[in-house]
Amino acid sequence: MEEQQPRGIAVNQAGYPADSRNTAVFAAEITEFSVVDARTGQTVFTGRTGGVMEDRPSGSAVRSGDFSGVKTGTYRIMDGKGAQSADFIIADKPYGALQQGLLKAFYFFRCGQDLTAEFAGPWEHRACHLAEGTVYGQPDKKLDSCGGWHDAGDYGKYAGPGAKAVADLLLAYELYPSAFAAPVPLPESDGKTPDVLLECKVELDWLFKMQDVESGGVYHKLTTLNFPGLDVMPEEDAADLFFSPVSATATGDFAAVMALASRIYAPLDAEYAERCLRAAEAAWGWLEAHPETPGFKNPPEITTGEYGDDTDADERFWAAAELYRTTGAAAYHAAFQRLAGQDFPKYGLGWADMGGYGTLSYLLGGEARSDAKLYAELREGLFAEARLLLARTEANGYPLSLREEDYIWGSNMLVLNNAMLLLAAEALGGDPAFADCALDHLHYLLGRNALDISYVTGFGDRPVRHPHHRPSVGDAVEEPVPGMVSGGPDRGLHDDYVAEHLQNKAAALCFADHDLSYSTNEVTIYWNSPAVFVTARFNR
Ligand code: G3I
Ligand code: 9MR
Ligand code: ZN
Repeated sequence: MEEQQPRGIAVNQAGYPADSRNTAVFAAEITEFSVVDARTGQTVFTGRTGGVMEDRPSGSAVRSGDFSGVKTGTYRIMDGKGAQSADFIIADKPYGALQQGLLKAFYFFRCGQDLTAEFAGPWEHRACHLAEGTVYGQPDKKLDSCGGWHDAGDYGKYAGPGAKAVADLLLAYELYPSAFAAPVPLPESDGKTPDVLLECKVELDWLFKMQDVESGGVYHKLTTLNFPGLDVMPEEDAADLFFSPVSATATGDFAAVMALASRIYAPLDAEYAERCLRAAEAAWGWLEAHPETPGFKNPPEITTGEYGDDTDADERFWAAAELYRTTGAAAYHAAFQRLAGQDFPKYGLGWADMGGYGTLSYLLGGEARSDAKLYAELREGLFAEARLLLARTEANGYPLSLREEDYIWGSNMLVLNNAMLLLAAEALGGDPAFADCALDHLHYLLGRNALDISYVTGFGDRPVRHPHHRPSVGDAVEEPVPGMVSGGPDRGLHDDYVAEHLQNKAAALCFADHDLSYSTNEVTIYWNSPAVFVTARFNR
């Protein structure tokens, strides 16, 4: 791993919108700075940095410098004594290419079809995982398992995480449709259907295969028994595939995302919408028939990702909310009201805490169709959550809502989920400052952080280059597959590589751009999906 020292001036390497409050974060010794046109070398702005702030998560002292008002162009920031930031743009809509790249990543995650040079460029590869899968414990029961997206750096396909990813993309489209006007493009692009819906259909079509036709229950996951080696390309991963047993969490997530999809696809494809709704209702039927279900545990021979979760009340809550919003049926409303009385987080956005999706669905469904008291409670709770995130953001030197203890495996999902929650609060009539705070989270992801790194492959001048992503390791291409969000710092040091190299680092520095570090530098569909949501807000 080539070690790159932070440059002392951290910016969003993907750029800033022209009309927002734009700041960079400086090392504490820098008191004055200039913004320089990167092409002409001319200084267009000079400023002084603010007071010194301790940034607890990174254990560093920093200052903030405001350069709002600088017009569109390409710039760098300098302190006159040798420190120099990345070059960055200021534009009306700077994140168009980023959003397309983040969405295109889902195409690269596709399973079961050739990724052709026309769409995949040098990252082309042949179709993978075409075989039938065996239902665990029933050696004679073999089912079509083909399609969908790989979960992550591994090739497993997991129903719950897949549902979260689809939900984020569909919600992004529902809230910010104008951000999805341009084609990615994808092989299916037809100039009519927004590409985001074509891409989600890839995963939804696979999710149908995860539902047991008899009971309506949904298999938790479809994987090989063990993870393949790190350099194995998907089409070379020929080990047998197994459907793990049905779980309540997978079934709840499935019911919810299918009900959501039914609503979104209805104006474009009534037949598909009907099929989604029927699948959602069958899954709901399974949930009703199985009120008490233990959390999923990997069967003894299976060592791939577990995605264990003991609480299924939040998945049921989300399912009831979406089924109510889509059908208007009183029974789902009653179930939602009953589940709302149970004790689980109402503002989590997964992969395990799905309560936030239920809350959002209910609130976006409108006050008129709601129980007024519950509606007000959930809305006020959402605003309180957003205010808390805002206060935490203001307390950090690198503006971000994560505290030291929030730097867990996949901390960048928290970064982006928190931004989503702030934007949901904005959409429901909350303080406009919530949106500015969400943008701070995007700035962190793209380089305004203590490591001066962009956590999105292929974007920014110092992007992650060695993700724990099997195709990126196993292909002959030097650059990793682009548009993928890395997990980010995890102070738990959960893999051997970081345990050896990163002892005693501050939380926000517990990250290694090394392909062996699966606990800090893997990529997943459900870390990309909230990133699409957040960028879409700023591209609408
Ligand atoms: O929630 C607790 C928190 O309360 C506690 O303070 C903190 C301390 O470490 O831990 C938090 O739990 C963590 C949990 O993620 C939070 O989501 C666990 O420590 C951590 O081990 C767990 O990591 C998960 C990891 O699998 C291991 O199970 C990641 O979330 C999850 O994204 C990841 O998923 C893997 C799949 O299994 C396989 N495919 C790749 C994928 C990404 O790495
Ligand atoms: O590659 C695997 C990654 O996708 C998972 O997130 C991670 C945790 O379950 O495990 C990785 O596989 C590693 C395994 O757990 C331990 N031996 C090394 C494997 C990576 O090559
Ligand atoms: Zn595959």
